[in-house]
Amino acid sequence: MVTKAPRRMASAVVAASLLVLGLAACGGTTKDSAASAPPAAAPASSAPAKADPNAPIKEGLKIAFLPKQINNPYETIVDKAGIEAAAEYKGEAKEVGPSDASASSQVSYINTLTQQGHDAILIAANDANAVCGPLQQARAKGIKIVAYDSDASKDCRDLFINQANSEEIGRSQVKLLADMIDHKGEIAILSATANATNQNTWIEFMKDELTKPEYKDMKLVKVAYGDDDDQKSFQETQGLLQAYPDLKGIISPTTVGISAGARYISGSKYKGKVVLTGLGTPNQMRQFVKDKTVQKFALWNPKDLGYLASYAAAALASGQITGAEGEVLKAGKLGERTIGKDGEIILGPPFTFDAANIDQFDF
Ligand code: RAM
Repeated sequence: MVTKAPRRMASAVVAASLLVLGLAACGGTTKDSAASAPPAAAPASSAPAKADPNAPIKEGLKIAFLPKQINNPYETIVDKAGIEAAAEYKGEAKEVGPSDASASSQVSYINTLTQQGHDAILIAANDANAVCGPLQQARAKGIKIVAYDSDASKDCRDLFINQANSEEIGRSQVKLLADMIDHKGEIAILSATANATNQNTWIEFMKDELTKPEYKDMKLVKVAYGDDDDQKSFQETQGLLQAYPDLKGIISPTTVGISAGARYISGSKYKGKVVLTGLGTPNQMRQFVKDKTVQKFALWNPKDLGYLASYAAAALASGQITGAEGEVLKAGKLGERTIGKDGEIILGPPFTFDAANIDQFDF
């Protein structure tokens, strides 16, 4: 989907995601978020069993963002927007987190935030299960848990704020690359960490998309992991290109991976020969689009993701919503979103950036 202006992008995103959620809300069972927590999880005073859509957002809510890693520019944009949103509803928000995105790196942070008595913890999970025990302990103290960007196991959180429909992200990444390589040749994926829930979900949909007849002449030869570390992602790109001399394209569905990969390719003999696409931020990718290393890549608005997640945490902590399917989240300037199956709220469809539109975006 390509629109001409950022403002139009925002309204298209809202309209499309409302459509997606409208369809998703038609079936399935009702999620009872309290049911998965230990018995001590629901002190009557802090965890109302029923949502009160008219409850005001409580003032002074203490909210913490726990990203995959603090030195990932994408996560910084998301969390900063979420912290700014908290100022709108008179909450106190902060960001804390590890400097690497390994599976267990977030555990000690969850424990500390729990001890500090936050009202809600927002987490971009590095591993769906490694964070589960500590998150359950937080919930047992009445703390609301919102996963965003990368989901935790659904039994350990109240909501997952998904940037876009996971299936749509995965399939559209393959289509984007296929169109640029005439549906032919060897391809590779440069991912983030091997445990990241979001990356792995998207890669499963990419693999499934590749089984369709229109991709019969494309072959996925390798999934490499740059661990969302800039230098490792740079080296993994180099390694892929050396190991597979016939490689025609790389999908890197991580902002860290695609920008490091583009930096490598832009200074190599592969520039103009190997197509790189994936998920990137316009500000990190601009120079590589301008120097023609990259033609097209995709993303959503990370600021909107942080904003939406922040409002979701506040609404949960204020009893406006409980996380059950069909409830409606009032998300400030983004309007309303309906909670879908398994406590998922979707921001909107991914957007494709290219040389013609990239200068309209600043994030
Ligand atoms: C990286 C991270 C993040 C992902 C984005 C697209 O910053 O891996 O989890 O959502 O890329």
